[in-house]
This record gives sequence, C-alpha cells and structure tokens, in this order.
Amino acid sequence: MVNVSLVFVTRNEEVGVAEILPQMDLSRYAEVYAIDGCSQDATCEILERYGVKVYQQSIPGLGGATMEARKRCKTDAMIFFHPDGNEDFRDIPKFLEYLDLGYELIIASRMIKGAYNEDDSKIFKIRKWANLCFALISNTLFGSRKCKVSDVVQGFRAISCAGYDRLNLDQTNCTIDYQMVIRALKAHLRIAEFPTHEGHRIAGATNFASIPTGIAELKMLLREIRLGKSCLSQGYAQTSQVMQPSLEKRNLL
Ligand SMILES: Nc1nc2c(ncn2[C@@H]2O[C@H](COP(=O)(O)OP(=O)(O)OP(=O)(O)O)[C@@H](O)[C@H]2O)c(=O)[nH]1
Ligand SMILES: [Mg+2]
Repeated sequence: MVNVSLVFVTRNEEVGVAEILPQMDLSRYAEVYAIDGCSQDATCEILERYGVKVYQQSIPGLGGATMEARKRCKTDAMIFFHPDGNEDFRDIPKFLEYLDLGYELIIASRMIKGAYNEDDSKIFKIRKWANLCFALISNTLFGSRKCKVSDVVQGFRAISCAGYDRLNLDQTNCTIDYQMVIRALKAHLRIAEFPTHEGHRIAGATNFASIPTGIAELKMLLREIRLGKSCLSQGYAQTSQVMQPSLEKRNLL
C-alpha cells in the first residue's frame, strides 16, 4: 500500500475547520499536516487541537503552499484537502484506492458524469464554462485521446511525490493546480479522475476572484505553451504513456 500524507491547505478557515475536522477519520493516513498561509483567525489552533501539525509556508500564495507541502512530505504521495466546505471529506479515501492502483495524479472532478459543480444550479455557468475551456485547450495541446483531464483547476487532488518531482512546478500563485495538470499531461503521468459533488463555502470569502484568476491562468498557459517539455525534470522521457481507463472504469467507488 502507498504511504500517503493528508495535507490541509488553509488560510483563515476557522469555521470550516471547526465543522469538518470532528467528522473526519485521520487514522487512515501515514501523515496528516496542514500548510497554513498566515491565518489571522483560530484556524491553526483548531487544527492542532485535533492533532494536526501546522506548518507556515515560506513562500506566499497557493503555489507556495503546495511547494511547502512537498517540502514537508515524508511519504510517497500527498492528498490536498481544503476544509472550507467546497470539498467532500468523504471522498478522500477514494484517492487511496487510485494511488494503490499506481495512478500518479488523481483529481476529484466536478465536470464528469455523476459530478456536481456549484455552477450547475445557475443559468450562466461562467466559471464552469471558463474552466472547461481551459481543459479543452490543455487537453488539445498536451493530452491525447486517452489521456485527458476534465477539471484542470480543481485543488482537491492527490499526487505521488515521484510524479510531483518530475514536473518542476514553479507557480507560487493560484495557477499551480492548472500548471500541475498541464505538466502532468506533458510528462505522461498516469492520471485518473472520479466524480465529486462540490459544496458551498461554509463561511468567509473566496481568496480568488474570477477575473484576476482567469487572467493569471491564461498567462501561465501561454508560458507553458512557450516552454513545451523543456520545463520537465530530466527523466520524463523515460516515462511511458500509460493508457487511461474510461471514466466509467475509473469510477471505482
Ligand atoms: N496555505 C494557504 N492556503 C490558501 C491560500 N490561499 C487560499 N488558501 C486556501 O486554499 C483553499 C482554496 O481557496 P478558496 O478561497 O476557497 O478558493 P475557491 O475554492 O476557488 O473559492 P470559493 O469557491 O469561494 O471557496 C482554501 O482552503 C483556502 O483557505 C494561501 O495563500 N496559502
Ligand atoms: Mg474554496
């Protein structure tokens, strides 16, 4: 069985953490820790009360948090969980199943059959459509018929440390998740997705307003097009392109 770390990623999420943590079974993970972005509220105290070790990130931003998570990780893989209500903690064990099957990047998708996206209740699904456009572009440019990702900006995901290290990720801001997907496609990591239901933020406000986030994603995408595969760590070429099973087959649970 793969040794896995569960990583909480938090910035001022005291209400979400207080509501979600008591419902979680943390005993299934080899390590559990949080990467915090200088929370001004009681987030860190609540996490520590439930036995979760909290590290402050040395580089600001969501990408900085991801890099800190990798730096702190002593296991084979990391599952990223954001305890603000958007993500269903009951889906976390599904990542373990896929990691044990040898997948290197696993994403809880809000875009595939059986999933629910917060925008699904709206007539104009602006955020969903924008994210589907980003997915279409990266799949067309870097994916293949059998190796595609439907939810490229979803942070609720798991990645093997070996896979992560091949990607040389360098975005310190909110574009880290999309960059991870693009480079995973470039490097032919073994990718799987399963459907998830997106919930509502329990309290507080988003850290990522749509328009500046969209512009940042676009800039990062253009840079990735320019860089091609030169950005990957040496050794990526040895990785074989692994056939991805169909979405139905990948929906194991
Ligand atoms: N450690 C760390 N966590 C962050 C940072 N920015 C955001 N987060 C956390 O990352 C997660 C995602 O941020 P959100 O603001 O919820 O982004 P979002 O899910 O697109 O927005 P909502 O739909 O409003 O929830 C949350 O758990 C935040 O607390 C940061 O700079 N450092
Ligand atoms: Mg959120």
